[in-house]
Amino acid sequence: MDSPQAVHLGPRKKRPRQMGSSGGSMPHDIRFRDLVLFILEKKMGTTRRAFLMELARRKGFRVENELSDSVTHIVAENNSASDVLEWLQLQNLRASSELQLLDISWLIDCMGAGKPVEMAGRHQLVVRRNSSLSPVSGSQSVPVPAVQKISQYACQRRTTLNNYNQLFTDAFDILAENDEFRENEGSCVAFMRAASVLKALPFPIISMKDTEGVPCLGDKVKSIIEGIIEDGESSEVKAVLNDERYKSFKLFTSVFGVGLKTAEKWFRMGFRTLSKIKSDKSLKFTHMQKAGFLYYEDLVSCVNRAEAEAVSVLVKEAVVTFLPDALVTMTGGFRRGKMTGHDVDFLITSPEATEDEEQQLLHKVTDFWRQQGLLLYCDLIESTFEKFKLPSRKVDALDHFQKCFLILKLHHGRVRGGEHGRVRGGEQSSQQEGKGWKAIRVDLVMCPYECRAFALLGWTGSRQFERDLRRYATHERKMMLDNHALYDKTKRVFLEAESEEDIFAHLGLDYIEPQERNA
Ligand code: DCT
Ligand code: MG
Repeated sequence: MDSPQAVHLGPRKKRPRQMGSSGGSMPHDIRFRDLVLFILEKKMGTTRRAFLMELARRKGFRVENELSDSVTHIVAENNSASDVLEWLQLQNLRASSELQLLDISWLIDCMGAGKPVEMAGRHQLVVRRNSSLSPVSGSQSVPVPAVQKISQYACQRRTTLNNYNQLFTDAFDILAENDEFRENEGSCVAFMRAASVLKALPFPIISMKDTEGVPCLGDKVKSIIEGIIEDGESSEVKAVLNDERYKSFKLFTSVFGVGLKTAEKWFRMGFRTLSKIKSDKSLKFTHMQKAGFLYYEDLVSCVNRAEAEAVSVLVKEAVVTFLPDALVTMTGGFRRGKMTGHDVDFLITSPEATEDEEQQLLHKVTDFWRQQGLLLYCDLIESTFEKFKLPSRKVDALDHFQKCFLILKLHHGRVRGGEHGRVRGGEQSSQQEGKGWKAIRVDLVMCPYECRAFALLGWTGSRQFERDLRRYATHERKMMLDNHALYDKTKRVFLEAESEEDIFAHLGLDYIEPQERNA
C-alpha cells in the first residue's frame, strides 16, 4: 500500500454481493456514475444512515446498501481509518488500493454542493503511522480528524455562505430581531449567537445529538431546535411572525431613516400601515425618512451584485477625478461574497493626500454627483477621529471616520446585463415605473491611511463577526480593538497593522478570509 488514503477491497467470504443494487425506497437518477458510495452504519445508527443514503441518492449519487466490489468510497462518521479497517477485517474484507475512506464531512460537503467535491485532507481518514493496523501509512500522516472543538467566538470559526442549517438560523434571526424590537438585549444576543454558531456548522442538524459540543446553545435555544426537528417549524417563531408589534416594527423599520424610537412612536399611535403614516398630515418626517418613503420600493428591493459593481465603477470614477492615488475598496456584505445587500459600502483612503485633501474628498465627490443629478440623498458626517485615542469599549460603537450615507441614482444603462437590475412593472408605483434608474443606498467611509487595515476589517463585517472580534480581544487578549486601532493593555502600546492579516496575527488568531466572515 503506497497511497496514504486509498485502500481497496480484497477477497471476502461472508458478505453476499449485491452488485449494482441501489436499494433505497425510491429510484433516483444517478448523476455521478464514477462514484459508488457505501455508508458505514457503525457509530452512526440505522436511522441517520438511512437518512443520509436517501439524501445522497436524491442528489444523484449511487449509494449501495451492501459493500460490494463496485464501491469506490466508504463514508464513516465518528470512526477513524483504523476503526473502518478493523470493521472491514471483521467482515473478512481486506482493503487495498483504490477505495477511499472518507469522513462524513465529505459527504455533507457534497450534499451542500449538489455534486462530488474534491477530497480535502480534512475529509480523508488516515491511519497514524504507529498504528498496528496499518495498511495505509504514508509519508504525510496526519491525525485522524476528530470533531474539532467549535469556538464560542465567531472570529475563531469559518462561516461561509454555505449554510447547512438555514431552517434553524432563519428562526433564530427572527427571534433575535423580535427581541431587538422589544429591547430584550440579553435574549437578543443569545439568539444572535445561536444563529451565528449554527451558520458555521459543516453539517446539517438532523437530531439533538448533532448539537452536542456546539457552544452558544442554551436550554431555550435547544428547545426551539428540538421543536423544529420534530415539527419542521417553531411555534415560537410562528407566534412572532403573527405578532402585531413585530409585524409593525418590521414594516416601519424597513423605511430608510426609521429606527426603533420612531417605530415605537408610530406603533403606539396606532399606525399599522405605511400608507396611513405617509398620508397623515400631523406627522413630521426627517429628511432621511422623506427620502426613505420617496424611494421605498427601490430601497426594499435588495441591491444585486451587478448593481453593486456598477456603483463601484461610479464611485471609483468620481474619487480618482479628485484624488488620483486614492484606494477604493468595496466592503460590507459584498466583500464577504454575498450576492445581494441592503446597501453598497466603500472604504476610501489615500497614501499621499494631505489632511485637507482627505477632508475635502467626500465633499467634492458628492458635489460632483449633485451636479449630475445623481445624488438623491446625502448625509455627510465629519470626522471626529483623533490619533492615539484608546479604542472604544463598546462592542457596537460607531466609528469616528468622516463618512456619508447616500442614495444614488443608478441608471440601468450602467448595470451589466442592465435589465436584471430592473424592478418589474407592477411592483413599482406607477409614478416611477419605467423610470430607467434605481435608487441605491451607498455608504462611503474616508479613513486616514494608517488606519486602513482596521477600518477595512471593521467595515467588512459581518456585525456578529465584528462583535466577537472585539469581545475576543478584550476577554482573551487584554486588548482593545475598534475600527481605528488595536491597543495592548498589558504592554500599553498601540499595535500597528498594514493589513488585516497583521491584525489577526496580533490577536493570535488564524486568518479568516472575508468570505469566511459571514457569521
Ligand atoms: N459597520 C460598522 N459601523 C457601522 C455600520 C456598519 O462597523 N456604523 C460594519 C459592520 C458591517 C459593515 O460595516 C457593513 O454594514 P452593513 O452594510 O450594515 O452590513 P452588511 O453586512 O454589508 O449587510 P448588507 O448586505 O445588508 O448591506
Ligand atoms: Mg452593506
